[in-house]
Amino acid sequence: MSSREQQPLRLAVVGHTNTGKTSLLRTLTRDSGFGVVEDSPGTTRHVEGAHLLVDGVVVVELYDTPGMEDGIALLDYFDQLTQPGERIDGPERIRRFLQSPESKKRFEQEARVLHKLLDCDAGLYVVDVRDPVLGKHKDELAILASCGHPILPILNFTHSPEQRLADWREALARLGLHAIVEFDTIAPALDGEAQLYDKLALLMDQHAGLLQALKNDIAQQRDIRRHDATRLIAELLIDVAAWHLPCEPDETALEQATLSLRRIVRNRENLCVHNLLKRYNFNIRDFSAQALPLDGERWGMDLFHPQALKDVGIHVTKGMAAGAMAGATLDVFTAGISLGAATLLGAAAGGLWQGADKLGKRLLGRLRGYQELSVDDPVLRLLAIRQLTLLSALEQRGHAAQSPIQLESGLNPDASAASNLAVADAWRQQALPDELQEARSQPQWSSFDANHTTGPRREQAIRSLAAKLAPSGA
Ligand SMILES: Nc1nc2c(ncn2[C@@H]2O[C@H](COP(=O)(O)OP(=O)(O)OP(=O)(O)O)[C@@H](O)[C@H]2O)c(=O)[nH]1
Ligand SMILES: [Mg+2]
Repeated sequence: MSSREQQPLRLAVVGHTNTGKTSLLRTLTRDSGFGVVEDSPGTTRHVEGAHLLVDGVVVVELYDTPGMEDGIALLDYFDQLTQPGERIDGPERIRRFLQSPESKKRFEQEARVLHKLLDCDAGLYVVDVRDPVLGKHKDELAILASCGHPILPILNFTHSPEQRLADWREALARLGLHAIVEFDTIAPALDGEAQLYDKLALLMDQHAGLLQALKNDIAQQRDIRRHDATRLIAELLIDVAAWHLPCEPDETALEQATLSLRRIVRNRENLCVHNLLKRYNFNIRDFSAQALPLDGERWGMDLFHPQALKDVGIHVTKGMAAGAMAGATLDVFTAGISLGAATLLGAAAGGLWQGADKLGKRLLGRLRGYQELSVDDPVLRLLAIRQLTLLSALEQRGHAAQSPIQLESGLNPDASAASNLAVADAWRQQALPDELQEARSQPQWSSFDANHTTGPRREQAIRSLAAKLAPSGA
């Protein structure tokens, strides 16, 4: 990075109170713990800084500032600070204000903002586009612009039906602000940050190299996160597909085994949810009002509830709908196989699979006559679709979002959101991927298996399954 030697770019996030300044910082830093966000004016009282890093080096310093409240009164006060006929430029007027007594009293908040902006390279002016454009906004903008640094307006709340985008664009243009970015901090566009840094680079071409490096890093990190996430999902699916739970051939034992199979698979799904949230820097609080394990209605509906499968459009067979055994397949093996057949099976196993020893033992067990439970295909499909839906929601979620992740729309096959999930669609209808078919005959691939092993075949299966899980175009 050629800009390594450069000083970090210093940006002040400024604007009217309660417009989403702290929220913007949370989203840009991917830190939902930054500052305090509340739906009331005057939440941020002091300047607070955060860093953006590339390869461990600080490239941008971001400063959150208190909201401006009374731009009109402040501009009037500015006028009192100059003698009649006296001409001083913007930054000089700001400096004079910062030395005035009122900057420590009535306009204390505003003084903090202007002090920081003066000290920075540029300002990000956050606008709540639901607000009508009023005199107070124009006056505060005029004051901020007079600091002598580039100001980039960030239009927030653009998804709101009450947005007044056209009014704001016109008002900003009249103030000479033509480079503008639409950026919703709760649900930013996937390329939202790239657009923001591109616009900023237009305003400050001496920092273009640094901003380009930041943009590249953001794209790269996004790819790595997605790669890690699809791997987490692939591991979940292999674990569950490969698993075979031995059980005694009587009804009570079978029921007990089914219950324990369900419990273990549910816990495994929860582990995946936790890991995905963590990888995307979200918290379990972001996930759902419901506590894990998932056993409520809708998204949280139990994995083994036939309605949960129907909800995502997975075909449910009669067997699946049957209560006690729902979600599990019973393989019954009797001792009726001739010794010749057993030898043949053993030979085939030795030829086809590595680890024939373990498999041989399993076959022998089968020949003595026992039963095994495994997880049904529709449950695997549901697991894949649920995790992919969660992944898609995490990718679109800003770290300023406060309401729990909503997955319903993604789970409804008719909803438009589902069209973005072509990969999930495939999981509804098409044959299960080869990797899972293979896993079915490799019980030791499952981390639940007593003889669990992690060999190169398993690793290869996880990798190629993860690649199939990646959203198209990724
Ligand atoms: N729907 C939606 N809500 C948002 C968005 N950005 C911020 N909010 C909400 O707006 C309110 C104010 O957000 P803050 O980030 O605290 O605003 P602020 O500008 O830092 O406020 P002060 O520090 O008081 O000046 C909070 O309730 C946020 O959750 C957005 O893009 N969309
Ligand atoms: Mg704030």
